[in-house]
Amino acid sequence: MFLLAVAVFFPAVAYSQNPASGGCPRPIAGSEVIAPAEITSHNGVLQVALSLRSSLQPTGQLRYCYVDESGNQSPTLRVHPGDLLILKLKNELPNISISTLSPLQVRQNPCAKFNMPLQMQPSSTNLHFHGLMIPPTCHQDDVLNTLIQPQTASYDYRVRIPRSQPPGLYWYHPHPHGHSEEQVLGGASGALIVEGIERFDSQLAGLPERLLVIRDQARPSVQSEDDPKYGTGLKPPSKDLSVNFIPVPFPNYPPAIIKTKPSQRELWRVLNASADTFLDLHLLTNRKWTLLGLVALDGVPLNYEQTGSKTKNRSNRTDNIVQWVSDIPIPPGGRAEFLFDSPTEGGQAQLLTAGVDTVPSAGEDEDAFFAAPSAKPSTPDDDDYTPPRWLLRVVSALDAPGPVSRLPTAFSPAQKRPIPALGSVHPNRQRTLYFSEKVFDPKNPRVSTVFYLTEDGQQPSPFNPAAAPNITVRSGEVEDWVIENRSQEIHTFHIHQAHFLVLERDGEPVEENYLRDSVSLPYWDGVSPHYPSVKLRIDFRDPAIVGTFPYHCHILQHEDGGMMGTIQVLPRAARKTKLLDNLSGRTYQGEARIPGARLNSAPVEIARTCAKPSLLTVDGDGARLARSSSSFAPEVFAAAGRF
Ligand SMILES: [Cu+2]
Repeated sequence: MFLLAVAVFFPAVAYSQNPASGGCPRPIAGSEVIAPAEITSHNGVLQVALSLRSSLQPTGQLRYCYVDESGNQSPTLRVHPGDLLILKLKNELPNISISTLSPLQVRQNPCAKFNMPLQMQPSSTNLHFHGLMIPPTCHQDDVLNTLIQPQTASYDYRVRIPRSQPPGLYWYHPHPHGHSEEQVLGGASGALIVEGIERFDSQLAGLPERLLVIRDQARPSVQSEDDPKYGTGLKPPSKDLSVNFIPVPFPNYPPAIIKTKPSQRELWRVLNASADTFLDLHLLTNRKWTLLGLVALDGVPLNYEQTGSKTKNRSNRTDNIVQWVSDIPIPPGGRAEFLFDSPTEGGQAQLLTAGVDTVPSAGEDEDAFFAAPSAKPSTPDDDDYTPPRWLLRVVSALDAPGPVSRLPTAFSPAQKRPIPALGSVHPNRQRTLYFSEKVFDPKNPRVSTVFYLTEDGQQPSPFNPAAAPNITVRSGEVEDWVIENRSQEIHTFHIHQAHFLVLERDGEPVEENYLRDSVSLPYWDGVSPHYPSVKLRIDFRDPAIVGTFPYHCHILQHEDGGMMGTIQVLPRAARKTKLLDNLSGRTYQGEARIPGARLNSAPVEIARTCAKPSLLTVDGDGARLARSSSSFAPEVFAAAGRF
């Protein structure tokens, strides 16, 4: 491990650009951390209008930002399960076309079936609600066909947060294939919190909470790498990092500052909104390594899968969610929520990220790395070099400001999930997919590497928006996917619209009984007979998730470079409509009528069916069950005379 010298100073919050100027102003390095503005739902509805803007800095970086009507950048959206989110997105990016299409050929209908890759302009955009279990359809969470062109009318997203959405930290970001990296790297991202995490562990109730959005950003093109203040002695990172937009730049990595009350337990919600950069969070408290109390990953409480069996008696703390860990790796796109115990008065803590090996040549031995920086010219360029660096310095003081928000103290414990735990379900089938890369020009790997994510047995090809889905499953199914990394570079598997369990790593079972939406695979060393692998159990049982959506590497440079495929979830197989008259014992199939059946009371209580109420009608002559539609499979159990 490493230590960095840190100067003690508290610059006032200052912006490197006037917020009124209409660009994407950002705080200066070393500022005190400020929580993003929060927009909460009212009466079950959260309405927000965001504009996506960009501005070019004198240092050569292109910034992107979501700005709300009050001028806040990247507001945090706070919703409850069941809420309706209405987000109006205006694309205010400059209309720069790289294609030869005329303006008329660039489609104006954001939901049109997408057939022409050239229509994806650098200034096209869309939104992905990362981790939400919402349908992959236009105006909800479709990134394959939705393209909002610059300077067109606002586009409405209308999203119903599922009642079964696990409570925790999610996020929104653009996902236009080929241009996702640039927009996210520029800062286009924001957090979305689904309320209710305290329902999964009573010890979370009432805790102060702190949201930290870590982003990466292009390094200034004009900065000299032989800066006399050369901090760590390590070579420059491929990207700088920021904390709630406060940059922590090479070479000295001045940490962002948090002032907090002494000896206070807080819930920290950390989003790695980096386009390409991995985090591996460590905490030093008064110069000693300190454990972090992990409570949720990727928005899902760690005990979500076991919920119900341990929540009957809250007083005995058997609902303990917390896993105390020495570090928390977070891939690009991942989230971690953990307990942080602030130092005693006058004490300090430092949050830092350790170095992450992204390719074999950037091994643990930094000397060897510097001695032979291009030892493997045939492997991809290490353009994700990720050295260790500071992120935050926490100072405890009695006069520190109170938290922006606290978790509720009153809550109802989480209810048992109505479906079997994913780990207990027998999978319908197993597949193998693999990450691979091809370098077409070994002398210029950075611009000639094509990235693939392929089902074993298929021909590797980079993502093609016009191609048919690569994989087809049926709603209601569960699949085991073995993901292999056959490339000499780290990758992060992410699938939209679904969560998964990690069952095995490198063929060995792992005890990870929690759900994720992203998982990292280390690089292949080029010689081992077995590729690094994970075995995932992926859940396609959610009846709302029908349609086509992507799975991809969440290093967005790789995704833009082709490392993405699509999966189509077909509607549930139509089962025969069944109506059981449990007075006569007779079963009716298909369209049926039970003479004489009537209801004792209104409104109709159909507690034991999964039929749409409209399929079951009751009148003076009895009950009638309509034939089910192909996309819906009712199974109705009813008693004549007393449903
Ligand atoms: Cu990748």
